[in-house]
Amino acid sequence: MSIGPIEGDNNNRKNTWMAFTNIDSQQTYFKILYLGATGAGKTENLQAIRRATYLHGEVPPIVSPFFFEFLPLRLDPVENFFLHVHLFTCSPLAVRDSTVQETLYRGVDGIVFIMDSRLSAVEDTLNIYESFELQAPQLGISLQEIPCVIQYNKRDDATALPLDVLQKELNPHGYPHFEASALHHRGVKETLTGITKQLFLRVKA
Ligand SMILES: Nc1nc2c(ncn2[C@@H]2O[C@H](COP(=O)(O)OP(=O)(O)O)[C@@H](O)[C@H]2O)c(=O)[nH]1
Ligand SMILES: [Mg+2]
Repeated sequence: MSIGPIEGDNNNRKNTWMAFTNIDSQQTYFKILYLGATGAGKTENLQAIRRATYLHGEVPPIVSPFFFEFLPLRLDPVENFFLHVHLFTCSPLAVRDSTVQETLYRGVDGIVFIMDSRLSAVEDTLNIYESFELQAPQLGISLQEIPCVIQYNKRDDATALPLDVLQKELNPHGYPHFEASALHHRGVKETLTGITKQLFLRVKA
């Protein structure tokens, strides 16, 4: 199997979709950003993931400075490759400090957009994503190139909009999407697996 072109020093990472892979030791590292409006369910996703059974080895606590969270994980090996997944969460509009932005966005391999399914959240979600689309190129992120998935969270809520309405309003680019209720741990694993699979396929290509 041929695994993607970047080997060696982590400083060589491009700020696009290309994951860091060490072929000799068969380790692949993915940096995945969970982006979403405040209250969409990013922390709930991470908490559900921490309690999950599909992780490999010990799971550290979530590191949570003021504007973002960080959770480094090991997933079960795929095709003999050890998958290290570094999850970050942030609400794009909340992070204004350029040093924090640099830390968060540098070397990002994939993005999970966490979207609150409720009618009351749609306007906030649109604002967040429209401003992130504008901001992304300045952060070195090409939304045309980088793998992205959407998670429609809070599907359990009585005011959650139907899926076809959300798709029409919030997914003009046709990103893969997952329905979830992070509070009840539903759809969380599927979302993480969905983005990780896309990244692994790219590394293999
Ligand atoms: N009903 C419901 N509430 C949720 C769900 N996911 C998150 N929440 C709640 O929504 C609030 C905000 O979630 P949180 O994960 O802190 O949002 P964050 O700001 O994106 O990190 C919390 O009270 C969560 O318990 C869900 O799937 N269903
Ligand atoms: Mg949070």
